[in-house]
Amino acid sequence: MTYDELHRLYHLPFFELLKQGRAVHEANWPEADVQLCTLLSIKTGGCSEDCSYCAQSARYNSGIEVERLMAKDDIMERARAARETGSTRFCMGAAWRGVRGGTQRFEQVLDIVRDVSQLGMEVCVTLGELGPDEAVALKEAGVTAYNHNLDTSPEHYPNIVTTHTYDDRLRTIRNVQEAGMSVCCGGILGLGETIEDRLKMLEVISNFNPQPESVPINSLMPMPGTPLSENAQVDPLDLARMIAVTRIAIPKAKVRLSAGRTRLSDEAQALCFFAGANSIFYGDKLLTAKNPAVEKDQALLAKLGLGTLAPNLSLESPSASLNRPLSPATADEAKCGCC
Ligand code: SAM
Ligand code: DTB
Ligand code: SF4
Repeated sequence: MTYDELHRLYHLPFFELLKQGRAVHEANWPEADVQLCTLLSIKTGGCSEDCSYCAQSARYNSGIEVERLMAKDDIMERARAARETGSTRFCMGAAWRGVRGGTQRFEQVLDIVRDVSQLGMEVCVTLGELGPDEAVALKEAGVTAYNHNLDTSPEHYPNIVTTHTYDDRLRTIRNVQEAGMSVCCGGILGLGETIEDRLKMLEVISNFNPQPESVPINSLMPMPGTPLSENAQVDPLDLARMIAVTRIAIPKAKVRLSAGRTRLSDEAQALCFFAGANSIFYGDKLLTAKNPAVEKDQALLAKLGLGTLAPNLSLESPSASLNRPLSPATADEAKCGCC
């Protein structure tokens, strides 16, 4: 969708926008089920990057404990527990700038993925920058989806992160698509951006070819010690608008109501589900930040009469290209400075 189309939709009267989002949702997701995804931080903190929202950057004193890559047995235990509570997608995150083939830690990650993928859940990983070979290796090991967010508009991105570029992020997403994994790509609201920035981000994401399989919409969790620790909370009505526009622009995606649900009332979350959200992170913790308790989410879904989505293990992305070209100056080989 073009920026102008997104802008027109976003600024409709609230109920008209919600009505349109709902209609697209019902046409594409007639069962109205919600996908439950559990996150696990398999390598926490000490990251070289300066993402100004993130508690895991080594540049800020956020107070989180830096941890090495978790042992496979411990990860398997957490993955089995996630499956038992009803999750159909297990997403492992690592505080790395990226990964490089041939390193011991990448081999360890592949080994972990091979085992987790035997559990019958969708397997998502988010490890930062990937080259084409790393993307193929992850796909072959059993990854179904790769999470790599654009976070905000191309214009606002340099105000938030300076250690890598928007084009670096786009290049990784293209490598993921070409390896045949599905793309999970979204952003964060509350980074000091304008509504226009939010819609420009959505313009980029909705023009991926193919469109992403899932789109997480995070609200900033202000983390102590980070430059954005004092940012104001996102207005839940703006969040619901953004969800509705995302649903209309990317009809077949799972639109994930992601970080920030601890600060949303049941009513605000219900509005977001009505507007088109059909997935949540499920489990008491995100990566380092809090998430609602499992029992609380189960009670909310029951109150709303919402069922849960089964896993789709055949997720893949047909031959693909990003419609937004990389800028020529940075379109050379991906450089990973972390390993
Ligand atoms: N290092 C990898 C990367 O940057 O892609 C993977 C981990 S990173 C923590 C995954 C995503 O979490 C980020 O892209 C961002 O969208 C989200 N995130 C991180 N900190 C957040 C915060 N404080 N509030 C909301 N979302 C956050
Ligand atoms: C996404 O878009 N949100 C998740 C997941 N993908 C990896 C991460 C949210 C992190 C929130 C802050 C934290 O837990 O440190
Ligand atoms: Fe956090 Fe990922 Fe940025 Fe590292 S690259 S600081 S883990 S968001």
